[in-house]
Amino acid sequence: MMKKRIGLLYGGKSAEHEVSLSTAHAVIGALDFDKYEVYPIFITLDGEWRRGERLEGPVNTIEQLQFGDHTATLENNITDFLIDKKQESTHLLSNQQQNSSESLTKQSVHFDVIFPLLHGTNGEDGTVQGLLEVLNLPYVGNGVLASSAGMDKVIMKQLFEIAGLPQVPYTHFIRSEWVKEQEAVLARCEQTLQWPMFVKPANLGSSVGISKATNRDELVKAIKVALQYDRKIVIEQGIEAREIELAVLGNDFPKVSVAGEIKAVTDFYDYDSKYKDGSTTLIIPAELSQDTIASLEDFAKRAFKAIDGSGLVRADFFVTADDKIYINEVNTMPGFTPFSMYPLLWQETGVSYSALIDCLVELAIERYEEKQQLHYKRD
Ligand code: G1L
Repeated sequence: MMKKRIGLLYGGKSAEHEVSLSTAHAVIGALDFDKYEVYPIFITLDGEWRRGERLEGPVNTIEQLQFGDHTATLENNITDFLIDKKQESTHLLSNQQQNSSESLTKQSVHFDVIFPLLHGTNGEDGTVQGLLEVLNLPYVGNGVLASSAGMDKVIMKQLFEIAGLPQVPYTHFIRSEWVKEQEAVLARCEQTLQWPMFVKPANLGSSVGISKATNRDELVKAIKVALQYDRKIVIEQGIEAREIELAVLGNDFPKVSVAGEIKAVTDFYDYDSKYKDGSTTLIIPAELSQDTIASLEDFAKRAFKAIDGSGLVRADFFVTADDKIYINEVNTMPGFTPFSMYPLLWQETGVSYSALIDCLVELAIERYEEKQQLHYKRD
């Protein structure tokens, strides 16, 4: 069987640059080099695209994935960079690079699939996916619509509402509403929601800019903080609940994993405790009744469909002491190292990290091939 050529896209002009690098390192470590030819594509913190040589096997360090200037660098012709199929690509290299360009020339391959391990610039998601769509390249994970819907908490909540999924009460507004009618916004929060409230920028993946408010003063402060990160703000009613997550995998007939629980040491987890301190514990499988698990599985699949998911999502829930379930959000680009919730949930369900990656690659190709069958004009 022919080896599949995988382009691993990682790094990026983003706050998650480092996370992306370690994820790429872990994915490379899990790829079966008898099945795949692996081509690293590194985007620097400055947004510069650099293609590395074909990897012969797993790399030892993350540093090896951060190519310096000696590798093929492409100033602004991203299209050539990704789809250059047969053409010699030496013209892309400077004179100094020409000498060592033989192996680089050989990499002017077309990819069977791109594995995007990064967000678009400035957290606007779906942008990387849009690029890959335009280039007509198969890629792993969610498409443009699901990626961008999954990045906007308000849009996501509205889609969940239409799908009839239970959610905590919330309200939302944009900066200009706040500027013009601050009092009306505050009154709306107080009338529709109970304290405590959680104030969140609509568009950020991680917990940056999120704070808890237990009174009007704190609410005003929290809104001002959130407005530094986004023009669109969501206010949610806080609830006393456990945080339960399920992994969804598939395209039209998605499968769900066992449930996992995140136990936070702090009150609610802020950016530091979630990403740096490691002051959260994962409990897999979570201790839940069969009825609750059945509902969670149903809700997770419906949430996946509500955003038109493909490949994967991690579905995050709140479960109260009296077993009421609320969907919190879905994450279309969940943490993806072997120690992250999403892969661990599949591990516990009987799907290894390597098998999971194989599966995602198959799903990407399946979706691409189905799309190729579509007619784009009348015949
Ligand atoms: F390609 C997948 F599988 F869809 C995929 C893509 C990206 C899974 C997980 C991620 N996650 C990330 O890229 C990140 C959390 C490392 C940075 Cl956004």
